[in-house]
Amino acid sequence: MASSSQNGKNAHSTPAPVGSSDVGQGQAGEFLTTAQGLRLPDTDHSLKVGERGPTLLEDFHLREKITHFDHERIPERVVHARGAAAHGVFESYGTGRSVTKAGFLASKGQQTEVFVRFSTVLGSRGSADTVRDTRGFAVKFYTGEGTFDLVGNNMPVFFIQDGIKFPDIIHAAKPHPDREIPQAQSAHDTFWDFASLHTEATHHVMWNMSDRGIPRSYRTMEGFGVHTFRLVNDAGETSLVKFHWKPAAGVHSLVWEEAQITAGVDPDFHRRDMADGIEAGAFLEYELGIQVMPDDGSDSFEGIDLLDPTKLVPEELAPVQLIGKLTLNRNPGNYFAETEQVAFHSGNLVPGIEVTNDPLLQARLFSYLDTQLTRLGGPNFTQLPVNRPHAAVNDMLRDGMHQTAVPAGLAPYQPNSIDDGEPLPAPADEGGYVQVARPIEGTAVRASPASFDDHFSQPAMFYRSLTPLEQAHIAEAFTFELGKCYEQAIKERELLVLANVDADLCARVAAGLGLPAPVGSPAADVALSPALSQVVTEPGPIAGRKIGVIADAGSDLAGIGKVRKAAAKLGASVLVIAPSGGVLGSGTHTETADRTLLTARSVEFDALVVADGTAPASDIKLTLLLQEAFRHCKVLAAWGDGTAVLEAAGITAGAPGVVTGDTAVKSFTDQLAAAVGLHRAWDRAPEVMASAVPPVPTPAERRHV
Ligand code: HDE
Repeated sequence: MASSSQNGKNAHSTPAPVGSSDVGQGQAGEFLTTAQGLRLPDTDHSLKVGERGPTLLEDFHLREKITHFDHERIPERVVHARGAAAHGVFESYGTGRSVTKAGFLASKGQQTEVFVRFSTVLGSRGSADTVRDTRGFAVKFYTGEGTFDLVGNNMPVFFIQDGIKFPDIIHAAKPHPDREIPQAQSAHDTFWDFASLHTEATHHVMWNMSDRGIPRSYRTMEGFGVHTFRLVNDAGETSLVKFHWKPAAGVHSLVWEEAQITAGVDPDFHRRDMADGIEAGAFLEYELGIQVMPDDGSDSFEGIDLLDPTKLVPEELAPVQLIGKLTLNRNPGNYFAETEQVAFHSGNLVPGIEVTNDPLLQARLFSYLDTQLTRLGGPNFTQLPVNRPHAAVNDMLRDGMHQTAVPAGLAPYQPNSIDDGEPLPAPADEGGYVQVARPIEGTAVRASPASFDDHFSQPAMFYRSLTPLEQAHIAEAFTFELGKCYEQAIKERELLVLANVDADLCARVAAGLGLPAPVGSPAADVALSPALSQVVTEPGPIAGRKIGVIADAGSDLAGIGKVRKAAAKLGASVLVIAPSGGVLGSGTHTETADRTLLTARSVEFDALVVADGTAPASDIKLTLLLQEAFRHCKVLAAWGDGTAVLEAAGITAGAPGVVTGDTAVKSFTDQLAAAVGLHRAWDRAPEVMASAVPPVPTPAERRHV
């Protein structure tokens, strides 16, 4: 399948962003012109004195072309610079009505256009998608009452409890200032220096070191609003709420080695996956959910301080109630105009959704508008098509850089009589945003409440709620990252932190680093939250998954057609991998090679299937392809004598996650789909994933801690 960037067709065929019709301005008419609309006969030669020059300064086309090019870039985002986005629609279930009067959530079936940008946090714009990092999950709802932005992450907690620490954590996590290395990762001294000294980061660090830090795709990520918000219903009653996005495709991740290889083989892995999926009609889907807690004045729930963004509320204590569905169904037409210029702001709110005193959220309310002024070159960025509200706008903001509106009227001030007193202030019953009255009193202090002091019990809850496999991944990730640090003192200090989370985790990382495990005081009894684990035991959907079929001219090509048909029904796609490019077979059944053994790498596929009749090649690349997928616990399959190809690579038919059948009939493709729906054959993990850390202790041994 050709991607849009390869065939370039989007420039003319895609509708304008957010429904406006003027985005293609400058691309009207069939002839090449200057920016002033002057038709040009030649854009390949500058105007010179004779063929051998010199060049004349009067060449206005040369000067305009080069000058514009010189200014093509805008400052990249200071964080979340690398991202990819999609348009879509949000449909309300109407179930949120009891807690919020927000129009886009209140009525069942109400549809709202959205623009969603996913991102990594640390890397520059050109960095790789699959690095270990938190992912941004920013949603812009173009509601009829004004734009609402839910600017969240794929993890429910954050590194810091107060926004004033944001520059510190980011300076520590970005590449070292002297040589600007390493790019897009936290496996370096300054990050762990900060993390080991600043223990409120521990919970978020645990999430980053877990499989959540290396998602399989955007479609398999959860999203979280992180902060507690205050919702207000029609009756003026308030609740405290945490927002969740639940992916229809389930929550799934890469394995670490795969993520590292992918960063080199296909740095665009996540953005390609999303764009290809949307183009193929396998849209990304998530349900919006809320955890609702009483707004009783305590700002806490079951002993959890709801203003502390390093704490989550376990779903077992406050179930996630689903209130609507998000579908991402349209790729942007132009990366720069939309994905790069979109401006999110956690202060873009609508009636019925308010903020709380979370000191991290409070600082964000300042930061987003501020950063856009530099990034987008002035105060009029809301006029850019992707940022333009769908609600009627009648502000009294005037002039400024890049003003593209032509405001009417003489009186952009209030009160006025000249424009009949308009625009009129809107009271609440006309949709005006009137904050719920909340008493505020106190003494100005630079201090946190004592309830912010517990930095370890929720990290312990997170670690102990996961399966042994997920725990092993966390231990490995810590061992990897600390193993990349040069300063011994930093490693030792982080082990002290881990000793206060969980003695077993600490012991394993210490063993991997070859250091003694310090003794801490980890919480003895934390209630577990099984909802935090992402390992599934029942097959989930496989929409958007990629299945590679290994074939050659002698393969059962009709069988490949059957596998493709079965996969397509479930929204998955099949790519044929052949020894060389071109068409396989002739007559009724032909297949075109999508990949060759030279261009294919296992990381691109969720499963590899060998077609009947395929000759076992003595090509090391084929062996690597199969063994690598096997090592990453992916599904391997073969029908007919395709099993011989697996066996030649040392993969036996009886191994976990290896599906075989005589022919490519339904029972075979059903088994294949079910195996892919389990995401990985984790039973294989102990055998194939060499671990730098000691074996996982039994639950009894863990309880002993
Ligand atoms: Fe952001 N953050 N942030 N952040 N953030 C930005 O805004 C900031 C925080 C998040 O796809 C910036 O337009 C401060 C938490 C996402 O365009 C900037 C603090 C969460 C995105 C900024 C935080 C986020 C950003 C950079 C601490 C999860 C990408 C460019 C008070 C709930 C949005 C920009 C996109 C982007 C500041 C903390 C999520 C500089 C000061 C917590 C998803 O304004």
